[in-house]
Amino acid sequence: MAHAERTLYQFPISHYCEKTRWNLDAKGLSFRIENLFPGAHRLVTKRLTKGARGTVPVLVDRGTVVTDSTDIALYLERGYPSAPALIPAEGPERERVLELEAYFDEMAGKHVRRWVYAKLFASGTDIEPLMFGGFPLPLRLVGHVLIPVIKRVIRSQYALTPDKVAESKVKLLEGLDRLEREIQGDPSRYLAGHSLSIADIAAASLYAPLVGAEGSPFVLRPGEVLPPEVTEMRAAVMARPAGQWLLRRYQEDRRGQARGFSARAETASG
Ligand SMILES: N[C@@H](CCC(=O)N[C@@H](CS)C(=O)NCC(=O)O)C(=O)O
Repeated sequence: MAHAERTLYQFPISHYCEKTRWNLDAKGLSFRIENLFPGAHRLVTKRLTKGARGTVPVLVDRGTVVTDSTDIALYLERGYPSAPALIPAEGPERERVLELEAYFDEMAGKHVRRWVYAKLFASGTDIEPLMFGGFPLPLRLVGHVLIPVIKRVIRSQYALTPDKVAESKVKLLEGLDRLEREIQGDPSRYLAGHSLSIADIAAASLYAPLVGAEGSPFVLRPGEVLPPEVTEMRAAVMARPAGQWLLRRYQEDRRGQARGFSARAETASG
Protein backbone atom coordinates (compact mmCIF):
# COMPACT_ATOMS: atom_id res chain seq x y z
CA MET A 1 0.00 0.00 0.00
CA ALA A 2 1.32 3.46 -0.83
CA HIS A 3 2.70 5.53 2.04
CA ALA A 4 0.20 8.28 1.43
CA GLU A 5 -2.65 6.00 2.45
CA ARG A 6 -1.35 5.81 6.01
CA THR A 7 -0.06 8.84 7.88
CA LEU A 8 1.32 9.07 11.39
CA TYR A 9 1.05 12.49 13.02
CA GLN A 10 3.70 12.66 15.67
CA PHE A 11 6.55 14.19 17.63
CA PRO A 12 9.86 12.50 16.74
CA ILE A 13 11.02 12.47 20.35
CA SER A 14 7.82 11.18 21.99
CA HIS A 15 8.19 7.67 23.39
CA TYR A 16 4.47 7.06 22.76
CA CYS A 17 5.11 7.87 19.09
CA GLU A 18 8.11 5.55 19.12
CA LYS A 19 5.75 2.84 20.39
CA THR A 20 3.37 3.42 17.47
CA ARG A 21 6.18 3.57 14.89
CA TRP A 22 7.40 0.24 16.25
CA ASN A 23 3.89 -1.27 16.11
CA LEU A 24 3.55 -0.19 12.47
CA ASP A 25 7.04 -1.44 11.58
CA ALA A 26 6.50 -4.76 13.35
CA LYS A 27 3.37 -5.24 11.26
CA GLY A 28 5.34 -4.44 8.13
CA LEU A 29 3.06 -1.50 7.31
CA SER A 30 4.49 1.47 5.45
CA PHE A 31 3.48 4.92 6.56
CA ARG A 32 4.12 8.56 5.91
CA ILE A 33 5.28 10.71 8.81
CA GLU A 34 3.92 14.15 9.57
CA ASN A 35 5.90 15.84 12.32
CA LEU A 36 3.86 18.38 14.25
CA PHE A 37 5.28 21.50 15.83
CA PRO A 38 4.94 21.27 19.64
CA GLY A 39 2.35 23.74 20.84
CA ALA A 40 0.69 24.16 17.47
CA HIS A 41 0.15 20.40 17.21
CA ARG A 42 -3.27 20.59 18.83
CA LEU A 43 -4.65 22.56 15.87
CA VAL A 44 -4.01 19.44 13.80
CA THR A 45 -4.80 16.69 16.33
CA LYS A 46 -8.07 18.35 17.40
CA ARG A 47 -9.09 18.82 13.76
CA LEU A 48 -8.30 15.21 12.91
CA THR A 49 -10.16 13.84 15.94
CA LYS A 50 -13.04 16.33 15.62
CA GLY A 51 -12.08 17.86 18.96
CA ALA A 52 -11.96 14.56 20.84
CA ARG A 53 -8.25 14.45 21.60
CA GLY A 54 -5.15 16.60 21.41
CA THR A 55 -2.29 14.17 21.92
CA VAL A 56 0.03 12.45 19.48
CA PRO A 57 0.34 9.84 18.08
CA VAL A 58 -2.60 10.04 15.69
CA LEU A 59 -2.80 7.52 12.87
CA VAL A 60 -4.89 8.12 9.78
CA ASP A 61 -5.28 4.85 7.94
CA ARG A 62 -7.22 5.10 4.66
CA GLY A 63 -9.49 7.73 6.21
CA THR A 64 -9.86 6.07 9.62
CA VAL A 65 -8.53 8.24 12.42
CA VAL A 66 -7.16 6.43 15.48
CA THR A 67 -5.59 8.06 18.52
CA ASP A 68 -3.88 6.73 21.64
CA SER A 69 -0.93 4.41 21.10
CA THR A 70 -2.67 1.43 22.72
CA ASP A 71 -5.83 1.89 20.66
CA ILE A 72 -3.65 2.16 17.55
CA ALA A 73 -1.91 -1.14 18.44
CA LEU A 74 -5.30 -2.83 18.90
CA TYR A 75 -6.65 -1.27 15.70
CA LEU A 76 -3.66 -2.51 13.69
CA GLU A 77 -4.10 -6.03 15.01
CA ARG A 78 -7.81 -6.01 14.12
CA GLY A 79 -7.21 -4.49 10.70
CA TYR A 80 -4.08 -6.43 9.80
CA PRO A 81 -4.34 -9.73 11.69
CA SER A 82 -2.02 -11.65 9.37
CA ALA A 83 1.58 -12.38 10.26
CA PRO A 84 3.20 -11.29 12.29
CA ALA A 85 0.45 -11.45 14.91
CA LEU A 86 1.37 -9.25 17.85
CA ILE A 87 -1.56 -10.28 20.08
CA PRO A 88 -2.69 -13.87 20.56
CA ALA A 89 -6.15 -14.27 19.03
CA GLU A 90 -7.82 -15.59 22.20
CA GLY A 91 -7.44 -17.21 25.58
CA PRO A 92 -5.40 -16.41 28.67
CA GLU A 93 -2.31 -15.47 26.63
CA ARG A 94 -4.31 -12.74 24.94
CA GLU A 95 -5.50 -11.41 28.31
CA ARG A 96 -1.93 -11.52 29.58
CA VAL A 97 -0.57 -9.52 26.63
CA LEU A 98 -3.30 -6.91 26.98
CA GLU A 99 -2.74 -6.59 30.73
CA LEU A 100 1.03 -6.28 30.35
CA GLU A 101 0.66 -3.72 27.57
CA ALA A 102 -1.64 -1.58 29.70
CA TYR A 103 0.63 -1.95 32.74
CA PHE A 104 3.78 -0.80 30.93
CA ASP A 105 1.88 1.94 29.14
CA GLU A 106 1.25 3.46 32.56
CA MET A 107 4.39 2.51 34.51
CA ALA A 108 6.86 3.29 31.76
CA GLY A 109 4.88 5.76 29.66
CA LYS A 110 3.72 8.23 32.25
CA HIS A 111 6.38 7.81 34.93
CA VAL A 112 9.47 7.69 32.70
CA ARG A 113 8.29 10.81 30.88
CA ARG A 114 7.70 12.75 34.10
CA TRP A 115 10.99 11.71 35.69
CA VAL A 116 13.12 12.41 32.60
CA TYR A 117 11.52 15.80 31.86
CA ALA A 118 11.95 16.82 35.51
CA LYS A 119 15.66 15.94 35.44
CA LEU A 120 16.25 17.67 32.10
CA PHE A 121 14.48 20.82 33.26
CA ALA A 122 16.16 20.89 36.68
CA SER A 123 19.61 20.67 35.11
CA GLY A 124 18.86 23.33 32.51
CA THR A 125 19.54 20.90 29.65
CA ASP A 126 18.83 22.48 26.29
CA ILE A 127 15.80 20.57 24.97
CA GLU A 128 15.39 22.71 21.85
CA PRO A 129 17.38 20.35 19.57
CA LEU A 130 15.12 17.49 20.67
CA MET A 131 11.92 19.45 20.19
CA PHE A 132 12.61 21.57 17.13
CA GLY A 133 15.76 20.11 15.55
CA GLY A 134 14.03 18.76 12.47
CA PHE A 135 12.16 21.93 11.55
CA PRO A 136 13.32 24.69 9.18
CA LEU A 137 15.21 27.62 10.71
CA PRO A 138 12.23 30.04 10.94
CA LEU A 139 10.26 27.46 12.96
CA ARG A 140 13.30 26.71 15.13
CA LEU A 141 13.44 30.41 15.93
CA VAL A 142 9.75 30.41 16.80
CA GLY A 143 10.45 27.40 19.02
CA HIS A 144 13.30 29.27 20.72
CA VAL A 145 10.94 32.12 21.58
CA LEU A 146 8.20 29.76 22.75
CA ILE A 147 10.33 27.34 24.76
CA PRO A 148 9.68 28.96 28.18
CA VAL A 149 5.92 28.70 27.56
CA ILE A 150 6.20 25.12 26.30
CA LYS A 151 8.21 24.16 29.40
CA ARG A 152 5.57 25.75 31.65
CA VAL A 153 2.84 23.76 29.88
CA ILE A 154 4.84 20.53 30.21
CA ARG A 155 5.48 21.19 33.91
CA SER A 156 1.81 21.67 34.58
CA GLN A 157 0.42 19.05 32.17
CA TYR A 158 2.69 16.24 33.37
CA ALA A 159 2.70 17.42 37.01
CA LEU A 160 6.45 17.86 37.44
CA THR A 161 6.18 18.55 41.17
CA PRO A 162 8.85 17.18 43.54
CA ASP A 163 6.50 14.67 45.21
CA LYS A 164 5.09 13.40 41.91
CA VAL A 165 8.59 13.14 40.40
CA ALA A 166 9.77 11.13 43.42
CA GLU A 167 6.69 8.90 43.13
CA SER A 168 7.40 8.40 39.43
CA LYS A 169 10.92 7.19 40.17
CA VAL A 170 9.48 4.58 42.56
CA LYS A 171 6.88 3.53 39.98
CA LEU A 172 9.27 3.24 37.06
CA LEU A 173 11.62 1.11 39.18
CA GLU A 174 8.65 -1.01 40.27
CA GLY A 175 7.86 -1.54 36.59
CA LEU A 176 11.44 -2.67 35.92
CA ASP A 177 11.14 -5.15 38.82
CA ARG A 178 7.99 -6.57 37.28
CA LEU A 179 9.63 -6.75 33.86
CA GLU A 180 12.43 -8.84 35.40
CA ARG A 181 9.94 -11.12 37.13
CA GLU A 182 8.01 -11.63 33.90
CA ILE A 183 11.13 -12.54 31.91
CA GLN A 184 12.46 -14.54 34.88
CA GLY A 185 15.64 -12.49 34.80
CA ASP A 186 16.45 -13.71 31.29
CA PRO A 187 16.95 -10.85 28.77
CA SER A 188 16.40 -13.25 25.88
CA ARG A 189 12.78 -14.02 26.82
CA TYR A 190 9.69 -12.25 25.55
CA LEU A 191 7.09 -11.03 28.03
CA ALA A 192 4.46 -13.48 26.78
CA GLY A 193 5.05 -16.62 24.74
CA HIS A 194 7.95 -17.07 22.36
CA SER A 195 7.60 -14.11 20.05
CA LEU A 196 7.29 -10.34 20.06
CA SER A 197 3.94 -8.92 21.19
CA ILE A 198 2.50 -5.47 21.74
CA ALA A 199 3.46 -5.88 25.42
CA ASP A 200 7.17 -6.13 24.53
CA ILE A 201 6.86 -3.17 22.18
CA ALA A 202 5.17 -1.05 24.86
CA ALA A 203 7.72 -1.88 27.56
CA ALA A 204 10.76 -1.51 25.28
CA SER A 205 9.74 1.72 23.58
CA LEU A 206 8.43 3.45 26.69
CA TYR A 207 11.43 2.51 28.82
CA ALA A 208 13.88 3.29 25.99
CA PRO A 209 14.72 6.79 27.37
CA LEU A 210 16.23 5.05 30.39
CA VAL A 211 18.83 3.17 28.36
CA GLY A 212 19.24 5.27 25.21
CA ALA A 213 19.20 2.13 23.09
CA GLU A 214 20.87 2.23 19.68
CA GLY A 215 18.06 2.51 17.14
CA SER A 216 15.85 4.48 19.53
CA PRO A 217 15.22 8.25 19.52
CA PHE A 218 17.03 8.45 22.87
CA VAL A 219 20.49 7.37 21.82
CA LEU A 220 23.14 9.81 23.01
CA ARG A 221 24.05 12.11 20.13
CA PRO A 222 27.58 13.44 19.56
CA GLY A 223 28.18 16.35 21.91
CA GLU A 224 25.00 15.72 23.91
CA VAL A 225 25.41 15.88 27.66
CA LEU A 226 22.80 14.38 29.93
CA PRO A 227 22.17 15.47 33.51
CA PRO A 228 24.20 13.35 35.99
CA GLU A 229 21.06 11.78 37.47
CA VAL A 230 19.93 10.58 34.04
CA THR A 231 23.42 9.24 33.26
CA GLU A 232 23.45 7.41 36.61
CA MET A 233 19.98 6.02 36.00
CA ARG A 234 21.01 4.80 32.54
CA ALA A 235 24.06 3.02 33.97
CA ALA A 236 22.02 1.47 36.80
CA VAL A 237 19.28 0.24 34.44
CA MET A 238 21.76 -1.13 31.92
CA ALA A 239 23.44 -3.12 34.69
CA ARG A 240 20.14 -4.94 35.35
CA PRO A 241 18.53 -7.79 33.39
CA ALA A 242 15.71 -5.36 32.55
CA GLY A 243 18.17 -2.96 30.92
CA GLN A 244 19.81 -5.77 28.98
CA TRP A 245 16.35 -6.89 27.88
CA LEU A 246 15.57 -3.36 26.61
CA LEU A 247 18.80 -3.21 24.60
CA ARG A 248 18.20 -6.68 23.26
CA ARG A 249 14.68 -5.92 22.10
CA TYR A 250 16.05 -2.94 20.14
CA GLN A 251 18.91 -5.01 18.73
CA GLU A 252 16.86 -8.02 17.74
CA ASP A 253 13.37 -6.71 17.11
CA ARG A 254 13.82 -3.11 16.01
CA ARG A 255 17.15 -2.96 14.24
CA GLY A 256 17.03 -1.74 10.67
CA GLN A 257 13.43 -0.63 10.92
CA ALA A 258 13.63 2.40 13.09
CA ARG A 259 12.89 5.74 11.48
CA GLY A 260 10.81 8.78 12.13
CA PHE A 261 12.80 10.17 15.02
CA SER A 262 15.68 11.79 13.22
CA ALA A 263 16.12 15.36 14.36
CA ARG A 264 17.21 16.33 10.88
CA ALA A 265 15.19 14.40 8.36
CA GLU A 266 11.64 13.29 7.69
CA THR A 267 10.08 16.54 8.82
CA ALA A 268 7.28 16.07 6.36
CA SER A 269 7.21 12.53 5.18
CA GLY A 270 8.93 9.28 5.99
N1 LIG B 1 -2.02 7.59 26.31
C1 LIG B 1 -1.63 8.37 25.18
C2 LIG B 1 -0.57 9.37 25.61
C3 LIG B 1 -0.10 10.24 24.46
C4 LIG B 1 0.64 11.45 24.95
O1 LIG B 1 0.62 11.80 26.15
N2 LIG B 1 1.29 12.13 24.02
C5 LIG B 1 2.05 13.33 24.35
C6 LIG B 1 3.43 13.26 23.74
S1 LIG B 1 4.39 12.07 24.61
C7 LIG B 1 1.36 14.54 23.78
O2 LIG B 1 0.74 14.49 22.73
N3 LIG B 1 1.50 15.68 24.48
C8 LIG B 1 1.00 16.94 24.02
C9 LIG B 1 -0.41 17.21 24.40
O3 LIG B 1 -0.95 16.58 25.33
O4 LIG B 1 -1.00 18.11 23.81
C10 LIG B 1 -1.12 7.43 24.09
O5 LIG B 1 -0.77 6.30 24.40
O6 LIG B 1 -1.13 7.82 22.91
